Amino acid sequence: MEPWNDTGIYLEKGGEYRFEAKGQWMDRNIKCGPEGTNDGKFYPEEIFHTAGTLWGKLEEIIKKLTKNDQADFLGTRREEKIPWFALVGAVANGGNPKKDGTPAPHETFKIGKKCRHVPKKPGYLYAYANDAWNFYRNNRGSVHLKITRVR
Ligand SMILES: [Ca+2]
Repeated sequence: MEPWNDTGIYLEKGGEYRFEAKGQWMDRNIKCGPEGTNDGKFYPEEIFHTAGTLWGKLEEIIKKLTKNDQADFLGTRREEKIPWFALVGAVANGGNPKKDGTPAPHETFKIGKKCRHVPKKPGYLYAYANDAWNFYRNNRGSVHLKITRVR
């Protein structure tokens, strides 16, 4: 399981797409589906995630204080507003870096089990589990993503 999975699918601007994901994957020894681990069940291993979540809140505050969108602490999930290990879609449409050289963020959205999404700008779709950067080595399993253009 990679931090970026290239779907090879190009999403057009203004197109509406339906995403449906099935399967099971594991973060270390926490099993979950593409919806991630906010299912209300508690596993002892989630303590690590919970610690990461608190750390993530601090990260959000630092981002606000420093106005640095790229602040990413070790052990925090990549998308703070999306559950741990949920399937995330990223449209590679960030474009040119900002004037100070920081890369422009791509359009990311939660896919989970299913969603609909209209890209704001066109781009190739990448997908990944919402894990912490550098913590992909202990992941297993796979989910199958089906994408249908609705209009
Ligand atoms: Ca992991």
